[in-house]
Amino acid sequence: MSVEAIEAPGADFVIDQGYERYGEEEHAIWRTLFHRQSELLKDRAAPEFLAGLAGLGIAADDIPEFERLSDVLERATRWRIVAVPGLVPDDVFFRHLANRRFPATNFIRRWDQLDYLQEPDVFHDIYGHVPMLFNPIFADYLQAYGQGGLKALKLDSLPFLARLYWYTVEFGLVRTPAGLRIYGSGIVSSKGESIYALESEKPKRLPFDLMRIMQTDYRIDDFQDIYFVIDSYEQLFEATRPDFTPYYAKLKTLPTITPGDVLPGEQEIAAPNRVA
Ligand code: HBI
Ligand code: FE
Repeated sequence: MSVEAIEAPGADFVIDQGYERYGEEEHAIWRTLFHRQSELLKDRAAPEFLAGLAGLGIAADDIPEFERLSDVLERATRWRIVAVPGLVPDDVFFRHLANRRFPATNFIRRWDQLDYLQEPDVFHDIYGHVPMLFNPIFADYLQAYGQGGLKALKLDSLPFLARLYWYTVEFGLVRTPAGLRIYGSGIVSSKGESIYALESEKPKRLPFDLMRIMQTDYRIDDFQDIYFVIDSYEQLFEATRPDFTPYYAKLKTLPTITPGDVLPGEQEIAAPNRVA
C-alpha cells in the first residue's frame, strides 16, 4: 500500500474514494459480506430493497467504484454517491442529502468486525443504503429528509429529526402481504439484526407514528429495543411534507420515551415472523 498523503476533506468532507488502495483482502471482505447478507435477506428484506440490490448487481464481487455506481444510480433516481472519511457533521450530512448526494464511507471493516461494527463502513453505506435509493419514492423521501434536517438545525431541533432517520432509514420495517420485511440500512447490513428484527420476541414493534418516533430515544451500541413499521414509502414521504416547526415546539414540552417502552393504549404489531 503506497503511503501517499490522503487529501484532507473539503468543507463538504468529500474525498477521493481511493479505489486503487483497496487490496484483495478488502475486496474479499466485501464479497463475503455481500453474498452472506444477500442469501440471508432473500425472505427478510423488503421487495424494494431486493429490487435495488439487483440494480447494484455490478457490486457483487468487488467494492464498487462510487463514480461508476453513481452513473447507474443517477439514471434511476438522480442520486449520486460521494466518498467521505466517515461520519460527517450533521449540517454537512444534511446538505449532501438535500442535494441528492449520498455520503458513503470509503473504508471497509476488518475480518473480526464482520458481524458488527458501530460506525458506518463502505458495506453499511453502499449495500445498506444505496439499494433503497433506487426506489423513486424513497429517493424523494431522503432528499426531503435532508432539506428538513437543514431546517431542524436552524430550529435547534436536530435530535428529534435524527430519531426519524434512525427509526426509518436505518432501522425501519415495512408491512407486506407476506409479513413484516426490512428496509432499514442498519438492519440489512447486520447479519444478527436481520434475524433478530423480524423473529425475536424481545423488541417491541409499533406502527409508524411521526410524533411518537421523534419522542423516542434510540441506542447506537446494540440491537434496537423497538422498531416502527410503515405501511408504505408513500406514508413516509407524506409524513415529511408538513412544516415541522409546530411539531418541534410540541416535542420540546414532552418527555423523552425510553426505547422499548410501550405506552398505555399502544397496539404492538403481532408476533414476529417465523421465517419458514
Ligand atoms: N455522516 N457519513 C455519515 N453518515 C451518516 O449516516 C451520518 C453522518 N452524520 C450524521 C448522521 N448520519 C446522523 O447523525 C444524522 O442523521 C442526524
Ligand atoms: Fe447509515
